[in-house]
Amino acid sequence: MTEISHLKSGLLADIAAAETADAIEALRVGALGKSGVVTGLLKTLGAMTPEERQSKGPEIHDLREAVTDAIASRKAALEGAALEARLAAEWIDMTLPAEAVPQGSIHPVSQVMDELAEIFADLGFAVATGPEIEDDWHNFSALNIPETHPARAMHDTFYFPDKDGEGRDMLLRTHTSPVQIRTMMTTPAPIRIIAPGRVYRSDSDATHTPMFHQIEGLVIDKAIHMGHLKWTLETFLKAFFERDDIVLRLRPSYFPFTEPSAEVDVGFTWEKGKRVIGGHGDDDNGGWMEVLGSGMVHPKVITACGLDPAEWQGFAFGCGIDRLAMLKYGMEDLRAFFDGDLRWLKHYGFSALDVPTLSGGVGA
Ligand code: 2U9
Repeated sequence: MTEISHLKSGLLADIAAAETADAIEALRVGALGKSGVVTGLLKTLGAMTPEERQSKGPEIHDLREAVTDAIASRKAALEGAALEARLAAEWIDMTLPAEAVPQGSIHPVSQVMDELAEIFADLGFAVATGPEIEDDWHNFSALNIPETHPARAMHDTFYFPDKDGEGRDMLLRTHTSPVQIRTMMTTPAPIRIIAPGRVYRSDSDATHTPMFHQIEGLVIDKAIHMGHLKWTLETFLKAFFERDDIVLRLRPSYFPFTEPSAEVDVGFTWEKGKRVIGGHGDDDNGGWMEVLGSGMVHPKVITACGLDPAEWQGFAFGCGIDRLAMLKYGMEDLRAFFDGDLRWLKHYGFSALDVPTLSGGVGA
């Protein structure tokens, strides 16, 4: 047996016996790393005579190839075994009958939607729903969003390839506003509704998912003004965060469907390195966080729905439900909401019997 074939059988035996990724890596470095034994042999080729190189070269190259292949396949085998073990440990037999004791939990988004419905019901708002597949008139035109508005670009909106019977583009709704448009066109004023539900935008990172949940509110009545809007939002946020020291800051903004428009910040306080909603944002230990968009419904939107803006006015607001849930229950990454990971759901989920009520505290 040559020295090289001896070395080869030793290395291959060590690789086959390696039980961990770290052990494999140590063997790789020892053989193929910068100062590895195989690398050292390869370096000797340069100093050999052509005859020597012809006789030794193939054996050394064969050694390198055999060691490289053995490491790759042992690594793959170890990774495969680790995955198998994990899958076996987390395996669930969906065909088994349900256990007598309920194991499921209410998803935080469902919990927050229930909390919101409860809070707004107390203020006299009904829950309205509508289709998630919309046409561009209800999703955009009726809301004073012209053809040239960036929100209409393919970048944000998921369009369907075919138009509807009336030649309108079909799309996945980008907000729940079309629900309010449909309600205004079918229900006589005055109107007080919230529209919670799924919305879709072509966007994805730690704070954006292509599908997310929104709640919007709409009030249409006579002599409605910004004071009603501010009181409603303050009352809602106090009930939602279950604190009386909620301070709002309205900043002028722009939305095509409201005029004037305001973004609503809520004061937070730093507690143990975390932002906790409550307190005045301008305090030494505080700051402001944007939670809502809002405004007085644009007269063009009221007209588009067949009402006379001289007679009827209103306010509207909108915010992300997922974001509200993250703020209230302290989740960090939005993507976890939609992973379906049972460990996350168990950790953050709510008991099916824990129905939010105002008397019991909506998040209790
Ligand atoms: C009608 C008239 C007006 C709904 C409104 C906002 C302001 C708003 C965003 C907040 C964060 C959506 O989830 S988000 O990306 N929404 O800022 N929405 S006013 O206005 C309407 C809706 C319907 C008929």
